[in-house]
Amino acid sequence: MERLRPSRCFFVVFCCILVFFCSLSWYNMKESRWHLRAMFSCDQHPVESTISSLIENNVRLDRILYPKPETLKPPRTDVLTIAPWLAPIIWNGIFNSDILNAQFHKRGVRIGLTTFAIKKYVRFMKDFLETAEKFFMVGHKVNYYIFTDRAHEIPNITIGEGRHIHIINVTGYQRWQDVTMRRMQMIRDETYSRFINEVDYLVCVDVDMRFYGSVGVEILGDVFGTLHPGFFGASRQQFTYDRNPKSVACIPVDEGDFYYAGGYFGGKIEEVYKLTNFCHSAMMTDKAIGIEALWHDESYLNKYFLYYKPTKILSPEYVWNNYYGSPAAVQIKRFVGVDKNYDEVRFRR
Ligand code: UD2
Repeated sequence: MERLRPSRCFFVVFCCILVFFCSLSWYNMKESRWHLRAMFSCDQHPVESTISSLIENNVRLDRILYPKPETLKPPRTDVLTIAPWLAPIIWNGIFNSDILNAQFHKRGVRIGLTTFAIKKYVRFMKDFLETAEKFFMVGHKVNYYIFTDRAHEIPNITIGEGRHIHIINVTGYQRWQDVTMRRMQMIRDETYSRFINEVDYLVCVDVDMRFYGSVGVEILGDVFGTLHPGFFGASRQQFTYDRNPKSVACIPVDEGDFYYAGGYFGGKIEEVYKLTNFCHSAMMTDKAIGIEALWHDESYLNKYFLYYKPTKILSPEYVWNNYYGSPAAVQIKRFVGVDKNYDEVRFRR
């Protein structure tokens, strides 16, 4: 066998050393890449990085301190606070306005309040607006939408910052029943031509009312109705639903959840569109065969809510009337009917 020459031997050793150093440096590079990747994925926690970027972008995350909710100590046990379809029923004591306001402020929510002041009902406007300025959605962006046939009689009220009054000119129907029922059509017609571009939620109420207590963002939800003050303790049989089987508004005695007030409903614009469109179409269907439901728009609203359940229900605190006295369950009367002479405001010129 031929013996390895010394020069060849040196070359083989040199190659082995070269291969060794090359693989060592490759391994180190790979390690450092792992480190690099690890630094980005773990060293800086993703939540912390989001928070620091939010702070850099001037988004404030203010701490809110409040008592912890107690799972075993519900704040109200004297009233129903949730419907069987899991819609909360809003009573005084079950919500914390600070938490809710913080949540809705972050979204910069815009709220529209619609009311109708047709013919003599324009007289209720001053009190309505002045008390709304004190109690309705204080600190939030509010648009008042006043449907009226007497724009020149709408009082000039000083309105807070971020709040605006919009007058919508309409013609008044002769019969008071038509005035109250046609509100559904008029609200519906403004939803897509106007409201959808200007506000996020609508609250639709009667005008012959005064605010006496805070009405805030706790009422807002996809679609809400309000328990009528005269029927929140009543049975199905006592509810004054329309019982005429020929009317679209008819609800048989073995159906129904609650009796909702015609003078207080609302929600997101698209939901208010669906509600008002249903009620107006149902009224027109009945009108075509000479029928008018017992309590006008209120009867059709109750039919709608039977089939399309509200996602939030307001207690009668939100639409009270003093002739129902002061039951213990109603701790605050937030929005109360003004005494009126029906005959005088509805009929006499
Ligand atoms: C109840 C309902 C109401 C409606 C009505 C149907 C409540 C608090 N009220 O109230 O919403 O369902 O029953 O019969 O749930 N209006 C005018 N000019 C008029 C007549 C009415 O602007 O000439 C407007 C005004 O905004 C008034 C609303 O329609 O607040 C309802 O009329 P109402 O207050 O006379 O009806 P009322 O008290 O029977």
